Amino acid sequence: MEKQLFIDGEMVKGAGNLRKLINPATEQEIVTVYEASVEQVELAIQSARLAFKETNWKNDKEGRAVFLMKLAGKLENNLETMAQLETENTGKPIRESRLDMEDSVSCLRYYADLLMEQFPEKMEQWDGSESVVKNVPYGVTGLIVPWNFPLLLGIWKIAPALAAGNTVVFKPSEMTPLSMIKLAELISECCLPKGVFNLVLGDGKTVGQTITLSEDVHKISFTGGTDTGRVINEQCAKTFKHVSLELGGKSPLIVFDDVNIEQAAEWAIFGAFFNQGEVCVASSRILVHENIFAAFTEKMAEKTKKIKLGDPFSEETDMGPLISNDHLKKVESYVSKGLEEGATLVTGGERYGEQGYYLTPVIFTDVQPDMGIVQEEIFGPFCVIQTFRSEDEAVEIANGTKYGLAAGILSKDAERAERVADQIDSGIIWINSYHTPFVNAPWGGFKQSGTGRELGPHGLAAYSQPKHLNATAVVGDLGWYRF
Ligand code: TXE
Repeated sequence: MEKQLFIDGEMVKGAGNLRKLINPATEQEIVTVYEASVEQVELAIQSARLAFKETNWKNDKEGRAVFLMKLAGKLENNLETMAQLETENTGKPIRESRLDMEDSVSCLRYYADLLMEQFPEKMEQWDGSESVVKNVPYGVTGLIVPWNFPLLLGIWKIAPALAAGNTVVFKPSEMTPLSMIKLAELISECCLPKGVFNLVLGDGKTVGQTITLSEDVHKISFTGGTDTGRVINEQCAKTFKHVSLELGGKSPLIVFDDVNIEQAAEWAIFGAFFNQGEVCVASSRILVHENIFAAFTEKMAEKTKKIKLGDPFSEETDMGPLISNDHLKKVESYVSKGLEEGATLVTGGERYGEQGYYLTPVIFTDVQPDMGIVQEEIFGPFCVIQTFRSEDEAVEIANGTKYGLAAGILSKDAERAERVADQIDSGIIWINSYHTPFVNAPWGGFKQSGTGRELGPHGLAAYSQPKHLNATAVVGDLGWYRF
């Protein structure tokens, strides 16, 4: 399978860099990827520009909804193949890859339905004229995603961008393009006007920057690290592109002393370690009321030691390897850093198995608010447990980083939970649960966790801009003006 790019309606072979993809569980090569040359990226952008200008895509609301439904059906029919590709490429447990695929199907269907409910807003004005506000697409959108949820995060952007009538140039992470290549093959069977969707593969510096710097791309939606988001934001400012950024986090899970400790420890483990902790909203800081700190920590450590690492294709596996050797070393370096900073390593931080980039899940206690392991996004199976004595202190600690993506609150007292939630600076807060993205509700961050929102009606609005038409009835031959 050498034809891995999708440009101008065709699967084509990349003329750029050659990259060997590695299975992170076995460290064996999976396949060689032929990435796009800069010329091919420019071709993709021009194809998307012409498709926006010259086809009826932007006006054909029904056609767009039919396409999204068709793609959802194809994805559903290929769910197991797609899940297996995702697991081979990322190392995430197969059960979790299947969930990603199911969520992707739902997202496509959701935006197909939502699109059909959109109508221009009409207003009678004080001077007797009528205003109509239409939400119109931007044109060419550049969509760039990371490696932790390669297909799902892609669909979170592709579905609303296309629903709104834009055309797309999509770039997955250079480490995890496999599921997106398969999606492009499915799209190629859907009779989409050529140029409406383009897939280019490659790294950020060549392929990514060609998209973010292009004058013919009008909107960028990016998910990834905060440092990369900053660079992209600066690049986009040069041509005043509209930008949505879903960036890093250091999300707190606040555990009050009225909880069932057993259940709270389960939520904390799920929050911190789901998908190897390689999740933007991972609850990497667990804030526990001092009355239950000892019992909670003991319970969480006991359960953490039972997390089953291993073959991600096994149905029994809870946690797979990290995405790459470099990333494993980065996460490991934070174990050393935590120890140097004087924190206590309760469990984890060891390599696991003969092969694969596995790390046993890490819990630190005795941390100070200014420590690197408390402030920086580590993006692996790594969490710190902190204590608090009062609601106010919990809120202060929760808000004490530059991030503001997500938070969780565990308490039987619903009023208190909502009171605390109201004071936390983050875009998503789960009370007595964690992690679930709801396709119809916004997802995104405060502070340095990003700008803009994905999912729900906000996610659709991110891909269109309002256009105000004000019309006055013609009176006589010349019309009637107030100026
Ligand atoms: O992500 P990047 P990386 C965090 C996490 C991780 C760190 C680095 O802490 O350790 O970021 O991971 C493309 N113009 N997150 O390097 O750099 C790149 O090719 C255009 C958190 O993998 O953010 C890839 O497709 N594109 C995060 C995508 O950006 C550029 C998820 C993401 O890469 C570019 C992943 C450029 N100049 C990592 N530079 C989350 N919070 O969800 C890079 N890219």
